[in-house]
Amino acid sequence: MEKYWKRSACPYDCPDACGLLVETDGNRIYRVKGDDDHPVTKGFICRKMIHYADTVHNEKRILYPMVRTGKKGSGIFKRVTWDEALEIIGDKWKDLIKTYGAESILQYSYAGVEHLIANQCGEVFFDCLGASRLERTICSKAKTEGFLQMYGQTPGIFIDEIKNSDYIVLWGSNIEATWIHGTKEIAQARKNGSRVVLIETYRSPATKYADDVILLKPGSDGAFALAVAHVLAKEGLLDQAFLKEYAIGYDAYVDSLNAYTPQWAEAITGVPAAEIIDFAKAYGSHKAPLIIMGSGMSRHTNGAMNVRCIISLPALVGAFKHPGGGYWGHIGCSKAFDVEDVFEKYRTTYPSTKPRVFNMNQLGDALAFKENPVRSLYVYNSNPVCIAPDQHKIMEGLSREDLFTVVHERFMTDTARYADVILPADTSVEHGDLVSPYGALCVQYTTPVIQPIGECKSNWDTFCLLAQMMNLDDPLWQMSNDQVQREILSIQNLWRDGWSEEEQQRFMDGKACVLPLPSSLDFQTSQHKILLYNEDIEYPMPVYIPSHSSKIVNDNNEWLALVVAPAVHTLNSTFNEQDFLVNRRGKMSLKINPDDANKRGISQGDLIDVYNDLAHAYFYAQVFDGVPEGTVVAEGVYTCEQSLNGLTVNALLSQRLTDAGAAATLCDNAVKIKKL
Ligand SMILES: Nc1nc2c(c(=O)[nH]1)N[C@H]1C(S)=C(S)[C@@H](COP(=O)(O)OP(=O)(O)OC[C@H]3O[C@@H](n4cnc5c(=O)[nH]c(N)nc54)[C@H](O)[C@@H]3O)O[C@H]1N2
Ligand SMILES: Nc1nc2c(c(=O)[nH]1)N[C@H]1C(S)=C(S)[C@@H](COP(=O)(O)OP(=O)(O)OC[C@H]3O[C@@H](n4cnc5c(=O)[nH]c(N)nc54)[C@H](O)[C@@H]3O)O[C@H]1N2
Ligand code: SF4
Ligand SMILES: [Mo]
Repeated sequence: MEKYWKRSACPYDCPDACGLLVETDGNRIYRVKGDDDHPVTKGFICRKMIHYADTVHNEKRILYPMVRTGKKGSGIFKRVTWDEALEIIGDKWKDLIKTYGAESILQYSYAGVEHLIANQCGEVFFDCLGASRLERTICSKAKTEGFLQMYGQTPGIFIDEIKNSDYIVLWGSNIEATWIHGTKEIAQARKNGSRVVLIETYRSPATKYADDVILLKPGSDGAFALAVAHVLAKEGLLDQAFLKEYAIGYDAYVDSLNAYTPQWAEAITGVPAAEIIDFAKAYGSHKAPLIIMGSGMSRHTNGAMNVRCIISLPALVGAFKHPGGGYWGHIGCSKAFDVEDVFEKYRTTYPSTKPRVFNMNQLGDALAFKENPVRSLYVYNSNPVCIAPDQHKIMEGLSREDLFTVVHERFMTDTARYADVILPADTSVEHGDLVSPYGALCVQYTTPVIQPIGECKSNWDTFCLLAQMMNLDDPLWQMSNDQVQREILSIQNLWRDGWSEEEQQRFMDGKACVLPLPSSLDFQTSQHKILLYNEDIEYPMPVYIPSHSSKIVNDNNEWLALVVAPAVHTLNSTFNEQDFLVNRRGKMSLKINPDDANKRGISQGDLIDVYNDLAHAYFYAQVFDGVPEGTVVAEGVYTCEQSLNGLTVNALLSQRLTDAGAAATLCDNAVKIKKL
């Protein structure tokens, strides 16, 4: 059959949601490349997605429904029909609802696919049922909260502006892995004379984009930023006129900075006072300094506060006045599509009482909860055994004989192995959706490239079938995916209404379109000003709060602060099906400073036991002088099968939550290490 190229978009949890051109004959996909006509992608995609055909047509894909015949966790299943699978689920759920109420059912989901309908439709389905709700906050909700408390929805700069920035700070972001389009723009800014500083816990792969690297103790960014603010004030580098016009509470905040001397911060951060002063002077003396905010510093018990301390800096120096100045890293364009309004319009079923809520970072506890226990778990768009904290406790919960687990998946993940019923999920080229990335205000509309493979079904189609089985007669569940897309697009929306007719047409043709950006000085808070003082919250001004692990590590040098970081070749637990990428990523290892390794008699490549009160997980030691003493780093999400003792780094992460946003504290744990 004849091959042709069709537009699509990357479905994964990555800031740019790249525009793709997919070569297809209508049945299979072949080559995949970046869309030249996408304002952010500009024809350039990562090495992971170039081989997307190996994911879509991978021989390990789950192609039909299955029921478990072996022990939970064994991965032994037999094939059944969709009708049989749906009947098993329907009978079980109806029985549970009758006997224990719908709250005995819990869904678990996150961002396996980021596209809007596929990502959101389960929420409304389980709400119709009255099931327990899930607080979906594993990723960067603490970072978002920090921003909301000071800047509201102010989206920061568009990627194209980076080239105008004269001083760039990469703060807790490994752009080599997580923001490749930023790397091109940063290279351009550097050519134009901009200096780039990386503020990290270790020399991450992003080091190659930086002129200077500042390494601090994990979770101490708040102290560092407050000391920088102190120096800015002391050196007369504050933009008083800007603060007067655009910030609320700057007098009180500037007064509070007195206490935060560089010497005070040196003791907390491990960064020499002179280095803090140099950084502050450089930051404050440039016109358009830009902070590119990752999420690393927010994944701590003091995460939201760390973020607030950092983002007060562009306000203090008036960075927003100049193109390229300010921040990047707080963008949400899902508001361009009123998905929830469509769900509301066409649903008729509501729960009789407000269902209870479980936090997704505490799944282990949720499955051990004694009062009206969770008796059925439905997992889609997520792989909790691999990605959530306290892995061992989750496995214990999933092993419960009285728990009925359904997993809707593309591959036999560590989570799917515990399922009673597995439903086969399709991939992003097998259905259409709406694309609203978190890295740029640039949205897209996609349609199917090929028909679903085997008996795979999209999240939407699966929930429609489950609704039928559960006798939900809302008109919503009679709609096709295509109808839902069209309904969403038919609603008038302030953002999309700003497009010209030509842009509207372009969007409907499947090409990505940039949403109209508000002026950089129109701060999206209720008073249209930056809230350096926010009277609505517990700490109205940024202050220093120590992180959890710092308290343990500082008291006893047997303990090391454990940081988890993204891997370049995989994305959370996805791409583990591509052998080429898994090989490039390498063995499950832990980066450790040479002195810390020596003290424990550990040499390069040794097998080590990494442990705390939660679990023991084995790693290969990667002795690396790019990690400061007292810190260890585990890059990437490995599968239990790839691990050395059946557990991965997530077994060492606690279920503790962040100070705001109820997010995971993935980077705020302490471990001990011994050679095996
Ligand atoms: N290749 C690849 N791409 C990805 C992902 C992936 O796993 N692989 N994950 C995707 C997802 S889900 C997300 S949310 C984004 C994440 O992307 P970003 O939000 O940009 O964040 P990361 O690159 O994860 O940043 C984490 C970095 O923060 C550092 N860090 C940890 N704690 C601290 C701290 O206390 N202070 C400072 N200064 N730094 C700290 C870590 O060492 C790590 O390098 O990327 C997405 N893209
Ligand atoms: N150690 C460690 N842990 C981490 C992180 C880390 O960097 N290190 N990162 C954290 C972060 S930032 C995040 S956001 C979370 C991510 O947590 P998740 O969102 O759970 O992570 P993914 O690995 O992206 O998993 C998604 C699963 O969804 C499946 N999937 C993909 N498309 C579809 C679909 O259309 N339908 C259905 N039903 N399933 C689909 C995929 O096959 C995959 O198994 O992990 C967190 N955990
Ligand atoms: S994983 Fe990220 S960089 Fe790669 S194609 Fe997808 S959106 Fe683009
Ligand atoms: Mo994430």
